[in-house]
Amino acid sequence: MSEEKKKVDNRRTIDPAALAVIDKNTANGQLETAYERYVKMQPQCNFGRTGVCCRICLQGPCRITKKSSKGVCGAHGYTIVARNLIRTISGGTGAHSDHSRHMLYALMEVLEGKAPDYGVEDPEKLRRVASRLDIEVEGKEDNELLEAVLQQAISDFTKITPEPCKWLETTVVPERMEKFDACNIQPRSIHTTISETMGQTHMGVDADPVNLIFQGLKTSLCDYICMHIGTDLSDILFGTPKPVYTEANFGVIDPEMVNIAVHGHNPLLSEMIVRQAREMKAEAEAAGAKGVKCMGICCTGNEVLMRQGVPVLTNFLSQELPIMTGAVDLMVVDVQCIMPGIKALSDCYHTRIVTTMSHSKIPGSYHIDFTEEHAVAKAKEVINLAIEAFKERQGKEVDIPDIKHKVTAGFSMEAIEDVLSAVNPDAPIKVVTDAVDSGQLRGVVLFAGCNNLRVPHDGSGAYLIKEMAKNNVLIVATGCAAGTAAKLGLMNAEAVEEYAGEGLKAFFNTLNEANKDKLKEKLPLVLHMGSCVDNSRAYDFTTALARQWGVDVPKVPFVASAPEAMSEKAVSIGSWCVTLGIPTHVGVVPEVTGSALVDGVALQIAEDVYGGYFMWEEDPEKAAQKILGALDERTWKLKVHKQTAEKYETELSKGW
Ligand code: SF4
Ligand code: MSK
Repeated sequence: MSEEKKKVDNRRTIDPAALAVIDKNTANGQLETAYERYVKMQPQCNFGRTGVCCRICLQGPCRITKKSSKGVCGAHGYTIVARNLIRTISGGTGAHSDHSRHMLYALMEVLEGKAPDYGVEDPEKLRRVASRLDIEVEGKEDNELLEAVLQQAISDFTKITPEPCKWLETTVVPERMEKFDACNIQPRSIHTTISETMGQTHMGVDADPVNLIFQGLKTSLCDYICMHIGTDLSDILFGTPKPVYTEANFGVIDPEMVNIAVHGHNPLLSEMIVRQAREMKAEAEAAGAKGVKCMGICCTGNEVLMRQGVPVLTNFLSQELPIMTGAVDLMVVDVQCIMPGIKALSDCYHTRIVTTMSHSKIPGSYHIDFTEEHAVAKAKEVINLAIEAFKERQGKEVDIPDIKHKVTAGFSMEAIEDVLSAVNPDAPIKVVTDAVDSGQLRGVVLFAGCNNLRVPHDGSGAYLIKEMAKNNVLIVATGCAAGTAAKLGLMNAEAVEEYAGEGLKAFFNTLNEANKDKLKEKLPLVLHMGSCVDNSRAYDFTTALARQWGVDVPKVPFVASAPEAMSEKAVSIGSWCVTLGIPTHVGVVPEVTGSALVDGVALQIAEDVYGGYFMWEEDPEKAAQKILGALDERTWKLKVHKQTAEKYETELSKGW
């Protein structure tokens, strides 16, 4: 057994509910989950881990070693690393575009009258989005506006002409657009750019690592565009999130209910299942249950959490474990971050696994082909299958760790502005900039992204959230990082009392006092902004801060952190964060360290060009210091630039 193999055990989580299931599993002879497979997988390949393995043509794989410093074709390590990196960004962008394109299909069907179960849930959001896109809204019906918004989205997805994409142009500060023009990374459209990237990285095309990286950044801007489209269209169809109150972790499973876990990313099906579950209480009662209970995993979970207040079951890494409680009757999945391992595990229990998308299947699972045309009927079909499974469960042992925490979620940008407007109705965001200017807040940090077994599950995320809170940082969170906060009791008002520094407490006290007639409960320590695609909301926060201060984003004390980045989507999100001017901490070193040049561009050169930069740091204590350092540097610079502008009665400097 190798040294590394000896060091790694399967207790790689700090979530007590997950640990309870893992430990029981170990004691009982071990069914296999990701925690065990990770141990078996050690040691992992160092060529892959550092990005110096090329499989782009059939002469490969070519690996860069001391003996052979180039691939068979003569490609240097820096070319190989850069090509691999930007193909990863392209993969992430492809996944997000898949999600948003599905929303476009649904909208088309709504407009053609072929999706009778959907409609415009939030006409105000539709009007706001249309106005932002320079579409005339006066005197227009919802469907007319929807058609115009849809056409604009299709254009941003597909056009081959060079004018800027509207979703980019209208959501970032003008200085960012100038920067993209100057660096020649203005994307023509989402599909065009993904296609360009795949072409540019074909064997024997671009060997220039810097040129490749710039194309990667252009691709990442498309990731941002399709995420923003996804968020906007979801809000129009299902409503813009407002504060909701619920619970999180395995303790939300109720053995007397028909338990359905919704998992994946896309709200189109899960919204219907949640709505329909409320309608099918009688059917569940007829089977001996108290009703139907839905709970969420990963970002489908985030979608139904923020709009419907559906409890959080768990986040990405522990997705298999709820099955081992014996009390999950059905897990219905759509796309992305679904471990194929759930199927083999479910075979040991009564749990049904149901796939729903024609391009996302798991062999041996149930497949109910979801169509917008028959959304309610399909949702009923899924729930009936869960009721059948519930009947089969009767008389069998269940073991649910009794661990759950209160959660307050649903902080879209609109919801945050609504809370702030109780203090300053004319300029809500000024409440935050004033708090930073006065030193009450040290800045804002976004915790985003996944879980990754290369670092202990939830460990860095929880540590960093507590550390930021102690240091008076306002915290927002999305995706599975939000799941960490929810599961571990950091997404409620009690956590403010326990972990926030004096400045952050005072900031929340002012808001709570001003909103005491509006909010059912006090504000939580971590403001939940939604799923992966909703990192677009977090960037809207940055843009709002930049506009309020009258500066470009690189002067804004806003940092992004992905303590447990895992997916290709996390790489593309991190890349647009940097391109859009945000210092970005990544808690798992990505596969670029095989080229000092590519690594250096990410860590240093990026800042010179875009103002944003990466910080790889796996040690959470060091990461906290780096994040706080990045915030402080920006606050200090902002102050110096403002003082200089006031003293000499000049414009604020555009540089950073
Ligand atoms: Fe090897 Fe070059 Fe082919 Fe890559 S493109 S596999 S480096 S020969
Ligand atoms: S689900 S992309 S593990 S956040 Fe969005 Fe979680 Fe990351 Fe998947």
